[in-house]
Amino acid sequence: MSMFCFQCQETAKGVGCTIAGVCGKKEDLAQMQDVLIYVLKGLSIYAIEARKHGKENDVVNKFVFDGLFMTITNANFDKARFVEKISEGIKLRQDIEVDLDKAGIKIDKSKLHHSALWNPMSTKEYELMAPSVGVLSTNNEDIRSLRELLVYGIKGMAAYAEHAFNLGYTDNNLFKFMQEGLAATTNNNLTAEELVALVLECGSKGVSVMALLDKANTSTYGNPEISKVNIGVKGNPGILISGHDLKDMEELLKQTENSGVDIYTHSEMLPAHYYPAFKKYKHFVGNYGNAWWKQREEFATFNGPILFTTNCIVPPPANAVYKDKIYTTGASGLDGATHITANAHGKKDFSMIIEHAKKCAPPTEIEKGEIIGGFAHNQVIALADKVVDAVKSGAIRKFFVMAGCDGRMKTRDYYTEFAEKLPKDTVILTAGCAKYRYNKLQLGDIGGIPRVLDAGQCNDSYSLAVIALKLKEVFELNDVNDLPIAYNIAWYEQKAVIVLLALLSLGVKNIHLGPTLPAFLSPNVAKVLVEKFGIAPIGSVDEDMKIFLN
Ligand code: SF4
Ligand code: SF3
Repeated sequence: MSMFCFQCQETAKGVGCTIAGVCGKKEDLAQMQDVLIYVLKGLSIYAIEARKHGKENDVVNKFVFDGLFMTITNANFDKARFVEKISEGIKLRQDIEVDLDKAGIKIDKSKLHHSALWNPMSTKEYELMAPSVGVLSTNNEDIRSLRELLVYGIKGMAAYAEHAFNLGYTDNNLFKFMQEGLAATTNNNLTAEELVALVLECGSKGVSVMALLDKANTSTYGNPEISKVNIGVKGNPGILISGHDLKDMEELLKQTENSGVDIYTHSEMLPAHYYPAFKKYKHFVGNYGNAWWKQREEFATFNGPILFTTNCIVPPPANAVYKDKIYTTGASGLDGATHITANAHGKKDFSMIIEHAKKCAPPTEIEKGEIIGGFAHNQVIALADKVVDAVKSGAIRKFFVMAGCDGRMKTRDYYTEFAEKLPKDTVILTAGCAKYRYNKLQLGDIGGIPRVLDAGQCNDSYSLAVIALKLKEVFELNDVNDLPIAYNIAWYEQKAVIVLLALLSLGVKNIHLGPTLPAFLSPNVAKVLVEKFGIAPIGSVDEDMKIFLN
């Protein structure tokens, strides 16, 4: 077997990608990602040692979350960047060792895991190391399952930590947990119970990291507010910005002001339109297209350049007309695309993309109209009286949290059908790119409250939890599960894993998860989740509807 990866929902045959990734990840890239994770584990072991002696290392903290983010599904397809990152990680670990040594602190190396001791002489050794450090290097399937579940949760945390960091918000406790979690996956003495406890702790850290990012986003750009977003096009050339990073969004808007180039959002960047700070830009004209997986067709008709700030990238086919129009930044990357890095002051220069856009035709219109969103916690709580009255009067029977990710699988039609078949006295609460399965349906409103309330990006699932907790308080309930809220969540990549673990840590039970359960859950681990939290797979729309409405 040349590679093994089962971290996302689309993994081959629902078991694992072994020849190449369904996502487009090739064997050699998969190997470098495995080696990078291994190096991050070794680096974390040293960072933990240094912390014991009062040495918090900001460079290492950033390096670890950035490295983790690079390995998220569809984030980075540039093998050279991984090779560089592995070398840098080993060097950082060696630097800590020298630093501790200088301070007279000796580490007992006989007790260290190999990941903290590995000193390759050349990059050639990275490839040789790969087969022995991947997912399958843990033989016991339950321990493997728990280790991977923990790593994927931490990857999700890393993504959100990076966005918060980019806006100047950090929390060393979160970095400490991420590193301790990574190190824990190298400890053969940990029992399954201890690993389960770490997975659950990861969930509560997930709540903290989403709260931190929420604070970063809303303090910097204001609270999202009800907004109508144009899905048609204007006559100027445009730049399409995708991914999740709002700092990049802001920079691009600033640098394109008065340039004659319009800015359009794609996929998970749509919620940028809900923030007051971005509304003031007249050239911020709309959202183009749908969820990430439709990008091959949509990028071709967009005509202008595309900036990826994070996942989800679909590697373009060799003959794609937009192939030379892709730019990446941050943790994202694509072999052959131009990568834009920040200068020493953290500034990014997007002038190359802007000049490129000026030479391109305006986008071709693929749809017309508007979609409505901006129902993050502050906005919904401002409408609380109206919402509570509607629940009390019976006008709203139930809320359905349908947050998460979208993806290519045909079975995801379930979510469109489910939204269509929901009774008219129910409201969908959504966040993440899952919304594209139903956010353009005409589902109407209940007394002025739209039947699809979009809180924002996947991390704004935090908003949905805040709303649920607020309703629990208003209705004076002891248990969040007594609210008229059902959870029918779609997942794809590792940010959905941290969102799920976060909801579990808040006590939410009976979440239905689809379109398939994660391949990385062993039967025993899945059993724990079912017994402890009532997690269930999706069934048919009609059967599930009955279960949810009873
Ligand atoms: Fe396969 Fe998903 Fe891993 Fe890509 S990220 S290799 S599709 S399991
Ligand atoms: Fe979507 Fe990739 Fe997960 Fe942020 S953009 S939700 S899949």
